[in-house]
This record gives sequence, structure tokens and C-alpha cells, in this order.
Amino acid sequence: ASEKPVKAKEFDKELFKRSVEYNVRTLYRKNLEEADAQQIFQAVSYAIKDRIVENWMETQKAYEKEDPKMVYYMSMEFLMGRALGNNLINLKAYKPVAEALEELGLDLNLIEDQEPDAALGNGGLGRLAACFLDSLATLGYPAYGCGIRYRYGMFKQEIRDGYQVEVPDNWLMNGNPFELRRPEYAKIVKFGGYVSVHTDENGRNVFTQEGYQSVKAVPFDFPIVGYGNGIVNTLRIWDAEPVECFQLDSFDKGDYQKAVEQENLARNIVEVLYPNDNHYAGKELRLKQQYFFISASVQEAVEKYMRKHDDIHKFYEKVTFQLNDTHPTVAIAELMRVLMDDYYLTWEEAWEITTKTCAYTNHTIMAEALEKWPIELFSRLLPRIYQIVEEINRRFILDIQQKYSNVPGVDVQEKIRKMAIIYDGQVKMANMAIVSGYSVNGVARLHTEILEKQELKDFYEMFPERFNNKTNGITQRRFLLHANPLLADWVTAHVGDDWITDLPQISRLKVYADDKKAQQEFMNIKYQNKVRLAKYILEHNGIEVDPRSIFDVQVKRLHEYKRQLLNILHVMHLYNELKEHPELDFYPRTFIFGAKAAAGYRNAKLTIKLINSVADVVNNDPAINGKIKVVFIENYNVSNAEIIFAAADVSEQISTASKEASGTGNMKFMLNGALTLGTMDGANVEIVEEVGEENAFIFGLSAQEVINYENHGGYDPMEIFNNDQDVRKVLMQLINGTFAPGDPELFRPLYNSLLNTQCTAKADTYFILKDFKSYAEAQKRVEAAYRDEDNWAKSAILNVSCSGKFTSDRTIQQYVDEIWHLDKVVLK
Ligand code: 26Y
Repeated sequence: ASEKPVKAKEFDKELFKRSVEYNVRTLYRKNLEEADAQQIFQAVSYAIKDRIVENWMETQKAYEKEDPKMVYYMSMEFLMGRALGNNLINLKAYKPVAEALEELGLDLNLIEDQEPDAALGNGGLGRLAACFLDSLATLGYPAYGCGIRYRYGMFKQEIRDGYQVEVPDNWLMNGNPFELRRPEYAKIVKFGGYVSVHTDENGRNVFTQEGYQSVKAVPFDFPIVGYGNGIVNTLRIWDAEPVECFQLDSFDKGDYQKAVEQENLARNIVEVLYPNDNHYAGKELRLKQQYFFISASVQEAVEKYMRKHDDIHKFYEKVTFQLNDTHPTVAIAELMRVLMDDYYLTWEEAWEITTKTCAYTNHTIMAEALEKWPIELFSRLLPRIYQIVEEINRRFILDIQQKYSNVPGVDVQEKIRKMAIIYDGQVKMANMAIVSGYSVNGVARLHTEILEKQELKDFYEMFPERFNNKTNGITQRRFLLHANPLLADWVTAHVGDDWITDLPQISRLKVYADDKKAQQEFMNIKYQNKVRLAKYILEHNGIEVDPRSIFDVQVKRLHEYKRQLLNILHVMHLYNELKEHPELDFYPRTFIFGAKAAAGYRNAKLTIKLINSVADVVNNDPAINGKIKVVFIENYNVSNAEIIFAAADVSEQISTASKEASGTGNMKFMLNGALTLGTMDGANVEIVEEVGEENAFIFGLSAQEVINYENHGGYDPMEIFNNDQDVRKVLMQLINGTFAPGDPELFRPLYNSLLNTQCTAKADTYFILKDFKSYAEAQKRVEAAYRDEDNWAKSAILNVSCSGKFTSDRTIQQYVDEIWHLDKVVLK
């Protein structure tokens, strides 16, 4: 009976229209004319969900039948953005649905704008997880995303008086039409208490946790629709509920105090996403969040496996865990616990399975991002897990001693100090992830080299075969097909639509790079996208910008190493030049920023204020005559990113070399035909390799130069301050009230960070002054290049056509071939 083909199912317009009308009726007791925009969004989404659910069931049935190996992508963050438009794209139903809605008098774009972003992530790492899910489904690989259903996602940013204000993101307020609650898969997760040991009748030691508090983890499933292939995978995110009272063990019956505490735990644990990006804060609740979703996910993975198999020893043949940074690393000890305590395996048996199951991705070399939990906290919250970590550590230290004791010239104690999992009263999660898995990967070639040669050198020496690189990628479905329909259609008109699932095909555009007509068409599309962004900026920020000016864009989380400060100091410098030489022939430029700062990060927040203060002065100075505009786009997020990338001429990727592991925004800009202005850092290196240095603007210290200064000293920012008048003028403006007339001291902390006059503290750790001149020169090259419009268009088209490497489809295929070894599932 269920033999209907799932693949190229015809879209039935009339059926769809009827189902939207029906949904509005049953959900809201209204007809289409009466329903408001949000209600229409819900009704349309439910109609689409009906379509998805059929494919979802078929896919899961096929997995059930074929029993393929699965990857569990474990991540504290999934920065999904909106689902409706993306689902329509991947169902290949976007245009027909837009038409059907138009016939009902409705505008799909406005309906899409009703959907709140699912912002369950901070930035790069979370968005990468979302792109990976898209590629896994599109390539037909069996995969689960495992995460947390935060009640509040990434905060919404408002700018008041130039300052960032954080507003709670109540994304579930109107209900989420695409999610599915799955109470039948609920799991119990235990915290605290103590471990008791007794010997059972077979002489085995049995470990039981007692006096604990427990939380019920209830999964919500999100469909992940593959592009045009009928595959629908699952993102499973866990909500917390209090356990029913009868589940208190008999020991605790009637313990009122404990019942209240348990309820509070359940209420707090998934309340909010920690908004720190690349900065570890060591909060107890965060460790609770980590263990909560990991314990639930590991239990489910093991149970699911055991429903179909009887030999737990072969678990790793069907299951692999990819740990998205160290945040889910307790999965290692949790899997050991389940295998030993619930399945009675020996340590050796459990260790073999665990180390063949777990793989770790490193996303940063920034020391302040490394997770190190105080053993006091860790052992109190997770007593049984801590015992297991102790034992992993004990055995690993024996391995180090065995390997290095008789090696001349090796200081074994030094090795232990650097590599031990438990040291200085802390549990070092990265060390545990490396020691206990079969793969460690960096996220761009340069990043992986730095891991191997510097940051993780000792581990690389001990386990060279574990290390590998997987240069990041992005999904062209969201970031070109959905975000930039004009350019997507233009590309398809020239080279066909294979690029949608095979991005390297986009290189066939190269032959048009020199074609005058193509150049004009391209620039015209870019212009229209700039008009679209200008409209967004006017509506949301009240600032008028000229779409004929150069759109120079830096959008990403605010962090000192990303050097938004370098960008705005250079804007101040240009402003000074224009004031001094009003006759200067200056090509109009719009500097666009978008960035959220972690709530407690002072210099980051002050940089936002500085950008807005410079904007106030520059935008309103009649002498500037609109030649420079500065815009800070409020609340940068996935949905407005789609509009921003499409409209950019210049992509600012100006991190201190060696600090940005990869970057992924850089790839989204390239795909949309912006030229990179950047340092030789992260994936910029590979971008330039693909497109050619003549089609980008590269400046600044190399990673090796930065590392040499860091290791051997020899950089003194004061020397630059003394000798470079332009730099000195700009820095003095930070403390003389030019941009803060009422409060000249306002920006003193930024000044100090660049130029600490008490020689004790470090100054300019991110080499802003060192790179300033080279950046300003690169910016001059940008201007000169833009004046030659044909040549600019040529470079932009080449950027689009050379972006093939940076699809997350390629990245995922490499994970599959070199780490996970999965087989594709094809639906009949
Ligand atoms: C420990 C905790 C506070 C923490 C939370 C979030 C630590 C780090 C993060 C997020 C890190 C992150 O987003 N890293 C970025 O990952 C991207 C995907 O690999 C890279 O492109 C980017 O260079 C890197 O900064």
C-alpha cells in the first residue's frame, strides 16, 4: 500500500492551498482573511511539515531495514536559523509554494519573516553543526544531531545609546511547528550523590550511584531535510522535566527538600544558552548541561543499538560519536560507565569500544577557550564519571612513563605536566578527548598544522595517526540558493543547476569572468542585493546608505582576536584624512559591522560602543558629505546574515594570523561574490589558494611571525606609536573625546589594551598596531580596484566560481571517507 514514490513527488498546488486554509481553520477557527501573519506562518509550516513527515518515516524505515552505521554529531550548539524557507528549498518546493501562496494573496517572504531564528548557538561552531546536518541529509548519510533544547537561545541584541543591550530570546513563544515531542524516548540523568561499591554473587565489583538527584530528559525531534532526495534525518534536542515523584528511589521517599531541588534542577538546566564564544567561564550549570544531554544521548544510542543487536562489543561498527569541540567530551566517560555498569563489560572491553567510537574536532587554539573543570566541582556533580576519568588518567600516565622513561633527552615529568588529563586540580577536557578517541581534527589546513606543530605537539608525537584536517565548509543551499535568489538563478542560467548538490561545478562560470555582458549582469545583481540590504538597514537602523558605495562588511562575533578594533581605527584614520584633505578623490564607502559581544566581555562591548560613536560623528559630519558611512547592524543573526552576505563587496577577515581556526563567514562572502580583505589566517589561506592572490587583498603578519613574537618577544607597540603619526592621531582620539565629547575617558580601556604605559601588563596582544599600516595599504588597493569596475566584476565572478571547495558537502564527504566510514542510504 505504501508504494508511493518518495523522491520526485509532484507538488500539488491545489492540495497545498487547501491544507493551508484547513490548518488556519482548525488551529485558529479563522479563515485566511481573518488570520494574522504569525497564524499564516504556522498554518503554512504545518502544511509543509505534513509533507516532510512522510519522507521522515520512509527514511527512518529504510535505516531500520538496512541497519547502516550512524554518526551522532554531539554538539552543545546548533545554530539552525529559520526552517521554513530552508525546508521548502530542500523539498524543491520553494517556487511552487511561493506561487501557490501568491494565488492566495500571500507573500512567502513576509511569511518567512514571521519565523523566529532557532538560535541555539553562538557563532561559527554552532552554525557549522547546522551546515553539517544539511550536508549529511543531502548526501544521504544516516546521522543524528544531538543537542539541547534551550528555552532561550542566543540573546537578541538591541543597541541603546550606542551600547549593546541583551534581550531574552523567547523563540518558543508561539510554539514551534516543525518540532515533535518524543516522550516515549525519555531518559533519566543522575547528578551528585556518592558511589557505593559492593561485590555481587559473581565476584564482580558493582558500582552504584546513591543519594543523587535526577532529571528527566525528554527529546524533541527536528526534521533535517536533504536536498531533493527524500531523505529526512533527525536533530534530537533534549528538554528537561522533573521526574515524577514515584521515581525517587525508596531510599528517598518522602524527602520533600530533595523533591523541590530536583524540580529546580529540571527547571534551570536547559533554561538558556551560554552566550560565551571562545571564552571558558567554568560555570557549574554549564557542566550540568553538558552531562545532561550527553547522558541522555549516549543512553539512547546504546539502547537503540541493542534493540537490533545482541553483541555490545561491536557497538563501534554501527555507531560513531563526533564531539563538536570539548563541550560534549563527557560522552567518553559516560559511554565507559554505561558499558561497565549497565552491561558489565571489563575496563579493557569498554575502553576498546569507547576509543573506537569517539572522535574529536578542535575549533580553537585560544588558551582561554579551553575547558578545564576544577576536580572539586566535577567530582561532586558527577562522582561516578569522575572515578572513570581518574582511571583513564592513571592508565594514560602509565603509558607516558612506559613510552618515554628510557628515551634520552625526554623529561617525563614535563610530558605528564602537559598531557595529563587531571593536573593542577583540574580535569582537562581536550586532553581527555585526544587520549580517548580515534580521531582528532582541526578545521583548516593552517589550524591543523599549528595543532600538530605547536599546541598539541606532544599528543601529535604520541598519536600521529589520530591527527587529521577537515577544512570547514558551508551549505550552498542556504547561503546561495535561499539567501541570494538573483545570483542563484543567474548561475543556473549560465552553468546549469548541478552546483546545488555539486558545488565544484560552479567553476564552469570561469569562462564568463572576462565577458562584459556577464560582468554587467553580475554587478547589476550585486546592486539589487545592496538595495535590499539598504532597505533592511533603513527599516531596522534608521540609517540611509547609498547602494552605489562600496559595501565593506565585517560580520561575526565580537572578539579581540577578530580585530573589529583594527577596522574601526582605520575608519577613524580615513575620517581624519578626509577632514584634512577635503579635496581628496575618495570612493564612497559604507562600513558595515554586525557583532554580538559576550555579556561580560568589557573590551568587546566597548568596541561596539566605539563603532556606534564613530558612526554618529562620521555619518553626521557635513564635511564628509556621505563619503564614509558607518553602520552597526543590530542583532546580527542567521536570517539577516543571508541578506548581508548577498550584498557585500568586501569581506573583512582580519583576525590576527594563527588565531582564527578557520572562519566560515569568509566562505559565505566568497560564494556571494565578495572579495576577501584578510590576513593569512584560518581558511583564508585556502580561499586565496583557490581564487588567486590577485583576486583578494592580503595583508599583515603571517602566523609564523605572530608565533615567533609570542614565543620570543620583540614586539613593542610603543615604537609604532612613537613613529607613526597616523596611528598616534587615531589612538589619541580614543582618549581626547573626539568620539565621546561628554566623556573623554570612555574609551581609555581600549587605548590601554593597545598601549599599556605601565610596562608590566601586556599590550596589543593581537598586533593591531603592528598590522595597521599594512591594513591601510590593503584598503587603498581595495579602493583602486573598485574604481576599475570591469576588473572588479571579473574578480568577483572568479570568487564565486572558485568557491567549490568550500561546500560543507565536501567537508562531510571527507569526514565520511577518512573518519566515520559510513555508507550512503538511497531511497527507492
Ligand atoms: C568553552 C565555551 C565557553 C566555548 C563556547 C563556544 C568555547 C568555544 C565556543 C565557540 C567556538 C567557535 O565558534 N569556534 C569557531 O569554530 C568555527 C567552526 O569550526 C571556526 O570557523 C572558527 O574559526 C572558530 O572560531
